[in-house]
Amino acid sequence: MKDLEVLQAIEAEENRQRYNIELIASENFVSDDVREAVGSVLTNKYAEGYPSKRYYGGCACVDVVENIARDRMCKLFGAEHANVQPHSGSQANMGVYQAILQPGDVVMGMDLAAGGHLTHGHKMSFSGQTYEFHGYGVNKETEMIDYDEVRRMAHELHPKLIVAGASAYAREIRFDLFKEICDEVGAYFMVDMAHIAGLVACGEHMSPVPYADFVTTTTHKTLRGPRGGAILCKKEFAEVLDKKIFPGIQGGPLMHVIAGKAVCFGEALQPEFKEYAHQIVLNAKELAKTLEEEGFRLVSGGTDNHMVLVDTKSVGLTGKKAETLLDLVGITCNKNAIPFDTEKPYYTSGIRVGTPAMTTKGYKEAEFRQVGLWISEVLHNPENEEILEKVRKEVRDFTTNFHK
Ligand code: DSN
Repeated sequence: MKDLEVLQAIEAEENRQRYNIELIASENFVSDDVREAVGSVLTNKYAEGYPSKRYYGGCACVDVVENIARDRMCKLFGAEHANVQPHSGSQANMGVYQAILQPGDVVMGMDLAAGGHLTHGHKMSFSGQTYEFHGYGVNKETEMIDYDEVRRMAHELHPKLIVAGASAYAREIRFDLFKEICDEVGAYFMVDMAHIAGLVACGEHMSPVPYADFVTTTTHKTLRGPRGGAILCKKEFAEVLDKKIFPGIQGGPLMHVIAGKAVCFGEALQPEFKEYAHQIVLNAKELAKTLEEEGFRLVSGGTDNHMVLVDTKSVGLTGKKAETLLDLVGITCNKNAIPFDTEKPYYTSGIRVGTPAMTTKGYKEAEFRQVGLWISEVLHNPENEEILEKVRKEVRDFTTNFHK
C-alpha cells in the first residue's frame, strides 16, 4: 500500500490482533479466503436489484456470487428464503420492521439494559423512535428471560411483532416458547440471532428458523464471516422483504462483502466448523467455571453459549475499570451493563467476555482456564503495578508463542 499513514494504522491493528487476547464476544478472525473475497474487484461493481433483475449491465458474475451466497445460507440454516444484501444487522432489522410494521405499531423486544440490542426498541435508535416498543427483561432472581412475564405482557399489549434475540445474554433462548406466545396473541415473530448464528448453524443452540417468520443476523460474530447482515424468512414474505431491503432502505449491495458471506457460509457447512462451534461453547463453560472458582459472580450463574457476563462489582470494580485494567495487560473485552445495573452505561457493573475469536486461534479449555486465571489476578489486584506487569508479560509471551 502506498498510503503510509493508513498502512501504519492497519499494521498497528494487525499487531494488536496478533498479540492481544480478544474476548469481545461479537468479534472473530475471518479466514484468508473471506478476506480475499472482501478485498476483491467485486468492490468495483454496482448491482442494484437482485440476481437476473438488476438495474445495471455487467452483473452476470456478481449474480453467480449472490446466488451462491443465498443458496448456501438457506442450506446452512434450513431456510426457505435468504436476503444477503443488508449492509449490517441494524439494516437487516430495519428491513424486517419496515416490511411488516407501520410507524406507531406496538412491538415487544428485549430491553438493552437486560441484554437486548439498540435496534430492539431503544429510544435513541430508529426502532424505538418509529415504533411503540415495550421492553421485556429478565427475572430478578434467575437473571434469565421470564417467559411467563413475556406472555403476560404480550396478552396485555397485543403487539404486532415480538422480537427475540440479545447481545448480552449467556443463556439459551427458547424460541419455541416465544413462538407459542406469538401465536396466542397473533403477533409476527422475529429473531435476531446475530450473536449465536454460528452456534445455531451447528446445532449448538436451538434454531429459530422453524419458529420465526423472520430471522436476522450479522455474519461476523460466531458465524466468522465478513462484517455484514443477512435475513432469512418464509417464502410467503420473500417478495415484500426483498423490496424493503432494495429499493426500500438500501441502494447498491456490497458485492465484495456478499462474496465474503458466500465463502463464510461455505466454510460453515464444513464438518470442521461444527467442531469449532462445539469448542466455542466448551471454552465458554470453562471460562465461566474458572471465574466462578476465582470468586466472581456470574450473571445468571453461568453460560449456555459463547459468552459470560461477569458482575465486576463482586470484586469491587466497575465494568469500565475492569475493561481498562485488562486492556493494560493485553486482554480485550468490553464493559457491559448487567441486569438491574445501578451504574451509568458509561461505567456499568460488568464485563462481557466471549470465546469465539480465541477459539478460532486454537484455544481449548486449558488455554481458557489460563485466561480466566489472568483475569482474576488482574481484577483482584487492580492497584498492584508489579502484578499487572507480570501478567502483561505472561500474556505477551504466551500469545507470541501460541498465536499464528
Ligand atoms: N454491537 C454488537 C455487540 O457487540 O454485541 C451487537 O451488534
